[in-house]
Amino acid sequence: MKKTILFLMVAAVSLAVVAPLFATGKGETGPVKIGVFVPGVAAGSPLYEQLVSGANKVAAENPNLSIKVVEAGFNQAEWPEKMTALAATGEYTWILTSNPSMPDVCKDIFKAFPKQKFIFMDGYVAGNPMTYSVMYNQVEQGYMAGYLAGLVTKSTMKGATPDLKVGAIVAQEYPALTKEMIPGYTQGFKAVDPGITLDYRVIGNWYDANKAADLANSMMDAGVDVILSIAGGAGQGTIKAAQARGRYIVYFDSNVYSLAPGTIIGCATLDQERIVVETLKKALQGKLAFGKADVVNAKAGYVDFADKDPLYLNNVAADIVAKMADLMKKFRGGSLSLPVPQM
Ligand code: RBF
Repeated sequence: MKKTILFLMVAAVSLAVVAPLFATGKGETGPVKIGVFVPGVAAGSPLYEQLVSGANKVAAENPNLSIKVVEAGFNQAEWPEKMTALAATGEYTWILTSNPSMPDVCKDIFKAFPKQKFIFMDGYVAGNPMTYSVMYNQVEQGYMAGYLAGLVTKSTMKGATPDLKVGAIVAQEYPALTKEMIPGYTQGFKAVDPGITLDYRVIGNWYDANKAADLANSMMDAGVDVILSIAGGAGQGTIKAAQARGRYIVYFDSNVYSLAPGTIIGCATLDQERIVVETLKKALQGKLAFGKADVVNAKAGYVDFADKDPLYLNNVAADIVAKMADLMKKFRGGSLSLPVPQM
């Protein structure tokens, strides 16, 4: 009798300890490690900074969760090997990364490590049970930047030249840039005035700030007064050059007005930090839909324009602020939405 009671007690205690592990059959209850693969260098790259800060936020709230950040550097030829090394450890519940080229960079790795799960931010891959991805509507993001650039180049703001010329300095060309961002930007400034033209230059990498500054100076010599920068750390050169000559920058991805107040006059943002937090929370609860590819837009709030910052409101002409407010009301309310082309 005593033995039976003892047995029952032991069984009950074991069940109480073990049961939660199987309680729902899903969700993560043990220790979880996330490998955060930064394809480049986080500092100065707005979306990578948000990737890391989002992951760190979730880790701070979950004692079971640990994060390992791997910066893969600027040599893109090395990325597949570095990603392979990360997956080969078998240590990471999820590998989290960000940029539109990463699904392709990982395609052989999917075959070599079929148990590894990947979360791609700012990328698109559908129908693979090993992956979840989310991409942004960057036609809308480009349009916001372009509309502002168009209004500013036509304005009597101090740095505006008589020429109806806007610029874009980009690090490198890839489909999300050439099919979404630049067409969106162009649509935006053409909506202000179809006579506005674009001076478009490619640096060739994401780090050469001196080359970016040279390009910016030659554009400004030709009358360009507003430049869109999509160049990670190299964009510092574009900003400095514009600042020295009292011209303007429109920026992508994060609110960075404070880097150069009065020079950076518009930031078309992506809320990558928020979506990283939401995605990892879902993954921890076992609710992330692997196999799925989400696309998020301005109406959903992930693509936006930083128009509440005093460094925007105090440095941009009031009539331009008012016109941007009208535009953003339409985007946020969903009465204006722009289609994303097939990549
Ligand atoms: N963005 C950065 O800010 N820094 C980078 O080093 C960087 N490297 C990239 C490399 C490749 C191959 C691609 C396709 C994109 C890269 N991006 C980088 C761009 C980033 O993912 C995003 O497209 C832009 O920031 C615009 O939202």
